[in-house]
Amino acid sequence: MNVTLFWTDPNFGEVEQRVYRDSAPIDPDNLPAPLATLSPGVLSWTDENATQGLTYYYAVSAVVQGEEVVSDSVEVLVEPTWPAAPHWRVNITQTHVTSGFQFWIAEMELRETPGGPSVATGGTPSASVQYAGNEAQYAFDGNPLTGWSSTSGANPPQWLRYSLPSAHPVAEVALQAGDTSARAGRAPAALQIQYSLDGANWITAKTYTGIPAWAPGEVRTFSTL
Ligand SMILES: [Ca+2]
Repeated sequence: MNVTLFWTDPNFGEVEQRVYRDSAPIDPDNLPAPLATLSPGVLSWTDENATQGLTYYYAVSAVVQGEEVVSDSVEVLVEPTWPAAPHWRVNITQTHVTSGFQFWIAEMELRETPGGPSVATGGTPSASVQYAGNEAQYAFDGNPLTGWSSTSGANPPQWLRYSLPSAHPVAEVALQAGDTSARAGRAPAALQIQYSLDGANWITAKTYTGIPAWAPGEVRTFSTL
């Protein structure tokens, strides 16, 4: 992610300028190593190594006759750019049980912002396999006592999908385990958050492995970045 800084330069006779970045306001009396050294008269610079979701403090200095004059710090929050698509799914590659009925998801939410409401409304749920009476739609009905279930003997990977009416950014996917210990045992131990623009070709946004066992009714979130 790029952050571009612009500044004005009231100094005369400078020999160089220095750009600083830190996770706290820059202390002119305790400067970190400069991120860049620039020629006199340069009035902008792009940081090409900023991480989405983090806050940085930047300062620029001018070196004049052996003295360094440091600007105030500016605070920059690097806003995340969440992936946007109409089709979203969790591709579950491992569950905590390994035979019989292996999959149960009580609720699945697609959240535009972390902790925000689900945008999975008005669209179409589906799944790679589903048990009669526990189809994909029951993971999107707002009821933690109902859920999507695979059929007995269906092995991983299996996916649970929601197709929105139009493309939407999604920051995180929330999953809720089943309401009983048996159903919670069928929650994911490893999964991929995937999205698709055409409903046929899937892009893996993020892979999660080693997911610990779930308590009945437990909700966990999985960021798309
Ligand atoms: Ca449900």
